[in-house]
Amino acid sequence: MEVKSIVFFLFLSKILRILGRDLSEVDRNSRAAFVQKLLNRNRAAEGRVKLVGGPTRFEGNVLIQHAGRWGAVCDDSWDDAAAAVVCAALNRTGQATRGAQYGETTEHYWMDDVVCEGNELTLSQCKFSGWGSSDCDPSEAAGVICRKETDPTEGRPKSKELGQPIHEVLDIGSASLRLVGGASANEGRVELYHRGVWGSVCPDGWTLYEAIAVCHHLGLGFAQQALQTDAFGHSRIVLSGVQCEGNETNLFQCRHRAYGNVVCPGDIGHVAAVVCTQVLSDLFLDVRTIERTAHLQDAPMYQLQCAMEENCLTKTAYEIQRTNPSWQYETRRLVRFTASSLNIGNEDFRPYLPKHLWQWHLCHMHYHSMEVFATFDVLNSSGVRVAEGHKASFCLEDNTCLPGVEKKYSCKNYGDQGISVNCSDVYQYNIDCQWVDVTDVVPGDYTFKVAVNPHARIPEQSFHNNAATCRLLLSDTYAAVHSCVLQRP
Ligand SMILES: *[C@@H]1O[C@H](CO)[C@@H](O)[C@H](O)[C@H]1NC(C)=O
Ligand SMILES: *[C@@H]1O[C@H](CO)[C@@H](O)[C@H](O)[C@H]1NC(C)=O
Ligand SMILES: *[C@@H]1O[C@H](CO)[C@@H](O)[C@H](O)[C@H]1NC(C)=O
Ligand SMILES: *[C@@H]1O[C@H](CO)[C@@H](O)[C@H](O)[C@H]1NC(C)=O
Ligand SMILES: [Ca+2]
Repeated sequence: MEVKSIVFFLFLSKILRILGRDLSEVDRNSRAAFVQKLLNRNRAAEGRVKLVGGPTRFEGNVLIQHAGRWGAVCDDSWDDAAAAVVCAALNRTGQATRGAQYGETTEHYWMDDVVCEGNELTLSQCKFSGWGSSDCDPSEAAGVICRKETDPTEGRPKSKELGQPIHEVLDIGSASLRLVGGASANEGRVELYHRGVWGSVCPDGWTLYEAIAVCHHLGLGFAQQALQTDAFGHSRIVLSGVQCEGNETNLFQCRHRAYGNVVCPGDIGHVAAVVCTQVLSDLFLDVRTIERTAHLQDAPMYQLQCAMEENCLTKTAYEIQRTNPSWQYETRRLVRFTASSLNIGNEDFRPYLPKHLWQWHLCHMHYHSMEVFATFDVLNSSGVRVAEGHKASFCLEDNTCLPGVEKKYSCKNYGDQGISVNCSDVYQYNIDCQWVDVTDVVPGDYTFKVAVNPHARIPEQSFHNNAATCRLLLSDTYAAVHSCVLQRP
């Protein structure tokens, strides 16, 4: 009996031990499965889109999920082809809305300059500026109206918290930088070395400005691309929230959010990468011409109908058009000026969009190859925009060239667009849309800003010669623009 019970006891304890081990293993396995499930869910949710602020779930501002977080989409370049991609997921046809039609967004922008062909399966397959690479205002949210095909009636980031310059947390004497995983020495993921470890950089918000600092730092010339990718492999990430001005000679001069054991917003295996080059275009905005040509003009609205179609007037003009039967005889007050940019680089400046995606603009009878080529703004002394930021899309061509240089690009006849080295693209003050609508601005002293390639969508050697910040003196009868300085957009 005793022996039996001892045997039974041993047997039982063995079973319990086995069970116990099994149980803890089950526990560990299920925990791993749970974490895997979470990660998978994160991955599955990547790129998901929802519509918010609209009356139904088929209409609203577009939010897209990336790295486990919802973010908005900016309306620059946003059109019906993009709306088609969003709405196709709901088996509907789409129409694009712009200007935060369903309310200003409270989310940061994940996407900007989205250009779709219309047949992409998801929005993130479209061309865009890179996750989190946007400087749009909350009022620029993109939206869609998704309709049943049968029923046409149905209806950088500015907020980035700035940290310290990287060199304040790294002992730069012992830190260094390299590119890894590229096919040549000019490209790869960005890695920095500190205290015996090489690590990568978070991809979000990684733009040409940061890439420029890397290429300068490594003596590799200029930045042709800033990539958020896993194409060059990845490694442990040690740096997040890098933000550069684009004139640094050393990446460690840039600001950052965190160094060390950092968590990027999400885990999809992408890291920051660059492609550097020795040949690149460089637009140089001519500030003297702006000062020399700026003047006031009152124009009757019947002369501005094409301009209205291209959104070259402020909101109140469209209200007048809706509510006033004789709106054609109302006038708008415009500050007109000539803008001219010379390509001082060593390569042609080519448009953001491939030719088959150019948009035909009937009114002005030319193709737009770049939705936002220039921005014009009037700010009051508190830095508030008082004349709606005007985004100008143009066709790019060689208007005048330095002696001995032949013109190559022309907008005529679906010609190739671009700006050759040592040629200027000139927008004369007397062409349509080459103005700021100041009808609603009271006389006074203002800041006047003009920028070309303002969102740095096309790589350039430098962006510190792309924007003019000037003083604008506006009286009842005249306007003067003076004291321009060249800056970064
Ligand atoms: C869209 O239509 C397809 C085929 O008709 C169907 O399989 C799918 O479930 C529909 N999707 C939605 C979101 O309604
Ligand atoms: C870089 O440009 C910024 C303005 O964008 C300026 O404040 C800063 O002094 C410049 N830095 C260098 C190193 O030139
Ligand atoms: C600038 O414009 C904003 C918004 O209209 C206004 O609140 C602010 O007082 C203005 N600042 C100045 C100095 O006029
Ligand atoms: C452009 O002009 C500069 C200065 O005049 C000159 O040094 C350079 O060789 C020119 N480049 C081309 C491609 O014409
Ligand atoms: Ca430039």
